[in-house]
Amino acid sequence: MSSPATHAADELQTSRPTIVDLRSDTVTKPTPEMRIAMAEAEVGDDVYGEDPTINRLEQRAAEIFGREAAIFVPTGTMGNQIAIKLHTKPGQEIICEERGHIFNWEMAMLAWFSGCTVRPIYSEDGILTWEMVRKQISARIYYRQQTGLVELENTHNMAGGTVYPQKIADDICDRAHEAGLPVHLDGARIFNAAVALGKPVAEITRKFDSVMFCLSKGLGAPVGSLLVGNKTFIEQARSVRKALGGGMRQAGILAAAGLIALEKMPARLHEDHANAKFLAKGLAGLPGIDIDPARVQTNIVIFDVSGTGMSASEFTHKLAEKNLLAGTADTQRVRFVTHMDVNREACERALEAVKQVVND
Ligand code: TLP
Repeated sequence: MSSPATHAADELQTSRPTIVDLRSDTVTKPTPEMRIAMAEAEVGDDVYGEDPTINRLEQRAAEIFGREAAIFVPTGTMGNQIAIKLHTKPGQEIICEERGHIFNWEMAMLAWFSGCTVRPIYSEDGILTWEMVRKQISARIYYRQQTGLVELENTHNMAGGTVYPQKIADDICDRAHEAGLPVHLDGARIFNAAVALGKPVAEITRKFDSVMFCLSKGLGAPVGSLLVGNKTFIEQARSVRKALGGGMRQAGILAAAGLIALEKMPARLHEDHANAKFLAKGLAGLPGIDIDPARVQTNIVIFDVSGTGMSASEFTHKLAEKNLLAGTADTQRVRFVTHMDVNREACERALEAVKQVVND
């Protein structure tokens, strides 16, 4: 029998308006299966390499990506920053797309922790080509700061979840290697890219020197990312992770949810992509909103609201009043991200909320 306190909580729950949260795919809650696995997880001290569940997750990640080794890290940011630290020397430049996550959202850690600067390249759809990269590699002259790393993001978050055509990514990797440069992939949403391309993650990432991917985004785990690469690189990554305070001890509790995310959740990502397309098509017909639904490839929908006379943040405040949570990509553009906790019906309600805001 439930206690009066549970009753009160239930009532509060039912009287609360249902909120549709499209701010990010990071907002998902662990599934019941994940919670059970977490409760039952076998654990040990991972700093001593003794957490069997983390060891299993790292092994599976390495297998799935066709690599020698993998390391579990608390966040995508830490995974990227470990890779940057290992690939570069202080005083070097990193070539990446101008809206890249490592450049804009990682607290300038590439400068702070690794002593590097960024040589950004703007590309409307976020996709770089070798021609663009080549022009930005510094000449090998002793009095010029040197390029240390090329970094790509797939899918590209702030360009709207865009996907690297395989040939373009392969070409950048091959040519960068010929030029003596390593290439790191921020593959926070690489499983979304794999679904969009209809190819396994191992195939689309095989030419990169290192790959970071997140369990805590579309795959629905509460916490965690992995960095994959060769054995020596991952051994060195363990020391850098420890230096950053990422030695997490009995974190097998998290890895247990991560294993379910890794094994089972990629199979449902196509639903998020279909919902994103559905949202994009619905938005395209609304006054003051500018979006080309044909450009929505995965689970991120970015649209320009300047035609409504509102800034992106004013627009998202209005949406919040209608119980729809959204993010901004810049001052003019709003970002919706679909995920496993928003179904088609929730997307229909989201469109209804947007309609009301533009019609008000
Ligand atoms: N992205 C978050 C925000 O930080 C913008 C989001 O809501 O999309 N790489 C990419 C491409 C990302 O999108 C993110 C998170 C990360 C790295 C960092 O992952 P975490 O949040 O685990 O540090």
